[in-house]
Amino acid sequence: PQRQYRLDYRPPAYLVDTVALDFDIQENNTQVTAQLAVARNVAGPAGPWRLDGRGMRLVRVAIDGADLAHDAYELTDTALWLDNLPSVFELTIVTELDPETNLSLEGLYRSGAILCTQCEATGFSRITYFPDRPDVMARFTTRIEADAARYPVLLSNGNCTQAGMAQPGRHYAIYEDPFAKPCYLFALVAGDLGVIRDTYTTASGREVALAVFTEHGNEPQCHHALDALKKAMAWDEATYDLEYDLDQFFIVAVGSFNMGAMENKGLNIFNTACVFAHPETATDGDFARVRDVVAHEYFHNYTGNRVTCRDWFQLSLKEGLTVYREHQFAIDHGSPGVTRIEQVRMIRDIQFPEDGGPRAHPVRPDSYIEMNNFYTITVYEKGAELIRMIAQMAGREAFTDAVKHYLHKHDGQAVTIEDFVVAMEETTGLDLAQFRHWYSHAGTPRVAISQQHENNTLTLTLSQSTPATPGQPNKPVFDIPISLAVFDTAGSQQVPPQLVRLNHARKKIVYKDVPEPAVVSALRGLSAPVKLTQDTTERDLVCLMAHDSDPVSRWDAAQSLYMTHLLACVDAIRADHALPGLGDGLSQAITRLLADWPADRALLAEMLTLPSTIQIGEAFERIDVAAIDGARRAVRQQIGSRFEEELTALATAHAPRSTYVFDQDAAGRRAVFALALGYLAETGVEGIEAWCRTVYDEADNMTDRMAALGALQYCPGATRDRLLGDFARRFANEPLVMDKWLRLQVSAPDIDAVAQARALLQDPAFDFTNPNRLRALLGGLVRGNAPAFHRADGAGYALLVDEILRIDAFNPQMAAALAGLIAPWQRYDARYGQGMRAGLSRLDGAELSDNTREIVASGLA
Ligand code: B3K
Ligand code: ZN
Repeated sequence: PQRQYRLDYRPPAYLVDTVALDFDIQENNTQVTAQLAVARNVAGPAGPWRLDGRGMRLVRVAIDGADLAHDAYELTDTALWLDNLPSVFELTIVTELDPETNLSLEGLYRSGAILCTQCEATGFSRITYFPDRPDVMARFTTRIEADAARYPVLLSNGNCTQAGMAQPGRHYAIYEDPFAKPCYLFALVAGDLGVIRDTYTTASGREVALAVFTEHGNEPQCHHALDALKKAMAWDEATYDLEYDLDQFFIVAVGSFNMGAMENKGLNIFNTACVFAHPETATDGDFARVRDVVAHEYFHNYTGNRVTCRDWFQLSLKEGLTVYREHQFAIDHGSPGVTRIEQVRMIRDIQFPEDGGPRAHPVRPDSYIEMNNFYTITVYEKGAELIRMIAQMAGREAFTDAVKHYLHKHDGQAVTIEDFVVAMEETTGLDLAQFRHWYSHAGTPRVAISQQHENNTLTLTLSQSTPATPGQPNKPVFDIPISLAVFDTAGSQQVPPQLVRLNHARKKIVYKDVPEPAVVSALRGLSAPVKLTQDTTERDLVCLMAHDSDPVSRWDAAQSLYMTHLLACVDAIRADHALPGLGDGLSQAITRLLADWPADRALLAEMLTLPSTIQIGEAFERIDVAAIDGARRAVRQQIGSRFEEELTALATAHAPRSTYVFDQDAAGRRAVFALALGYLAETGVEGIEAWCRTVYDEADNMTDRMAALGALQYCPGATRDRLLGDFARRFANEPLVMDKWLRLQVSAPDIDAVAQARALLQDPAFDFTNPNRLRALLGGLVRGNAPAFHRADGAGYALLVDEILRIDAFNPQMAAALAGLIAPWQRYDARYGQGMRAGLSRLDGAELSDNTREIVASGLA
C-alpha cells in the first residue's frame, strides 16, 4: 500500500474532454466500452499515463481505433500504463465486470433487484480504466442496454436523450450529462423499480422532473423524501440563489449501501435508511435524518459537483461546506435551538473523541493510505464548524455573498480549500491568515476563561492551548471566535452577546460599569469547536439555565451542572464510596424546569438529558467504562426517584393522544414523553410496565412504539419479551425496522449481549453482507451497550475481531470502520485497553485489506 501525500500533488498528465460509456448488461457479466477524447495536459508531467483500474478484466485497448498489442501497455493489479501517446487521441477501453459477486459495494454491484454504482472515492476504477482523480473532469454520455423484463428501469446522470427496444427482449437508454464532472460522480442504475414522481418549477420557471425509485412495494415510504427534496430546492434558491441545472433529479433507494447516500449528478443513490420514512416504520429522528440527508445530497449539486475538489485531501471543501448548508437548512426547518444542540452533541460526542485519539487528523489531512478511511466526522462536522466560524465572523449576509462569489468564481473547476478561504477573504474583508491553522492542525483546543470583578469592572482572562496529536507535537495559536454575554443573577443582560476573537495565547477583556455579581455566558452555541473550562459557580449555572437568552446556552449550563455531579459520582464509584446526593443547585434547577415547562418541548427533553457516557469519558485521562455507566445510571435513578411525581405528571401530560404528524411541536411532545417514561422505567416505579405496554399496543407510529420499548429495556420480564416478540413478527418484512429490533436485542443492561450478538450473527436469516444489519448489531453492541461489550473476559473484543476478519474479506470499508472502534485503546483504563490492544494485535497478525490495515496500524502506533 502506498501512502499518498498532499504536497505531492501534480496536475494530471492528460485531460479527458468527453467519455462515452456503453454498458452491455448480461447475466453474470457486464461489458463496458469506454471511449475517451483525450488531450495532453501542458501543465502536467511528461512520461507515461496512469489509468487506475482493479477488480475487472481488461478486454481491449485501442488508440484512435487501432488495438494495442499486449506488450504496448503495462497492466498491474491497480493500473494500466500507456506510453508514447499522441498529444490528442481517442482511447477505447473494453472491460468486463461481475456485479453479482462484488460485495465491496464499490463500483458496479447488486443490491437486491437493483444494479447500482458507488464511485466515490475511487469506485469508478472498478468499472473501467480511467484517471480516477477528481481534477479530471469530462462530459459523460452513457448508453445502457439490458434485459427489458429484468431491468425495466435504466438510469444514469444527466438528461435521458433516447430510449427504445434493442435485440429481442432487450432495451436501452442513453443519457447525456452536459456538465463536465469527475468520474466519482458517475452513476448507473438498472432494475425493476417502483417510483413516485413529481415536478419542481425553478425560480426562473423551468420545470424539473423529480422521482424517487425503490424496489416495488416501498413507494409509500418515499413521499417524505420527495417532499424534502422540494424543500431543499426551494431553500437553495431562497438562500443562495442556486437554481437546479438539469431537467431531471432522481433519487434511487437501495438496501445495501456502505454509507448514507451519494450525490451523483442528477442521480443520487441512497441507502434506504436515508429515504424511507413512514409513521408506522420510522421515528421522528428518522424523519429528520431523511429530510437532512436528502437536502445534503441535493446541496452538493453546487458545493461538490459544479465546484469540486482538486484532490481528495480537499474533501472538506465540499463536505464541510455542504454539512454547514445542511445544518442551516435543518435550523430553518425545525427548532433552531434543539437543532443546534444536536449538532453540538455530535461534535462533542464523536468529533472530540476522534480528535483526541490515534486517528486524529486535520480537516485537510496531509496523507492517507486509503481515502475511504477519511470520510470522517472531522472532515465533515469539524469542517462544517470551521465554515460556521467564518460565517459568524463575517456576519450572515457577507458570508452568503462570499459563498456566491466562491461558486461563481470557480464554477466548473476542481479547487482547493485554500481557493475557498481566499474567496471568503475577497468578499468578507476578513483576514483569515491565522484562521487557516484550523485546516492544517488536528486536535481540540482547550480554552480557559477566568473572571475578576472589582468596582464594577469585570475582567475576563482568556487563554488557549492545544494538546499534541499523532504526528503534530506542536500546535499553533488558533484564531478562536468566542461568543460572550454577561447577565446579572436575575437574568438581565449586562453585556449583549458579542464575538471576541481569541487569537493570542492569552487575552484580557475588560467590561466597565458591570454591577456585581455578574454571570458570564461563554462559547455560546459552541461558537468554536473547543473545550472550555470556566470558573463559573453552581449559582451562575443555575441562573444561566433558567435565564440565558439563548436556548443552546441554557442547555449547556444544564449539561455543566449535570457533569459536575456525574464526575463526583464516577469518582465515588471508583473509590468505593457512597454516591453523593443530587445537591441543592441541581435539584433546584430541575425543580424549576419541571415546574415551568419551556414551550419548546424538545428543548425540555434535551435539558433533562444527561451528558452521554462518551461525554463523561472525555473528562477523564482514561475511560472507566463500568464506573461511568454506573454513575450515569445512578444519577438517572436519583433524578427519577426525587422527581417521580413531576416526571409522572410530565409523561401524563404528553402521553400519545392524537394521530401522528411529523412537525416540530408534535415531535417535541413525543420526545419529552419518551424521556419521562425512560426515567420512570429506569427508576422502576410501580405500574411502569403496564404503562409501556399500553403505549406500545395503542401506538399508531414508530416513535411511540420505540419510546415504550426503549423504556422497557430497563424492565426485564414477560412484558418486554412479549412486546419484542410482537415487534419482530409485525415488522419481519421491514429490514430497516428489524435493525431497530437488533439494536434492542443487544442493548438491554441485564442481558448477555455478547452471546446474544453472536447468536444473531450466526442466524441464517441474518444478512451479514448488508452494512445496515452490521451497523445495527455490532454498532448497537459496541456503542449502545458499552459495559457489556467491554466485559472483563474480553469476549466482546473477540467477537468484534472475528467479525472484522470475516467482513474484511469482502467489504474492507465496513471492516475498517469497525476496527476504528477499538483503535483508541490508549484512552481506556488498562482493564479495557489491554483487551482492545490485544484485539488490534490479532488483527495485525492477519491478512488485511489496506483499509483495515491503516486503521489497525494507527491504533498500534
Ligand atoms: N459524498 C458521499 C460520501 C462518499 C463516501 C465514500 N466512501 C456522501 C456525502 O457525503 O454526501
Ligand atoms: Zn456530503
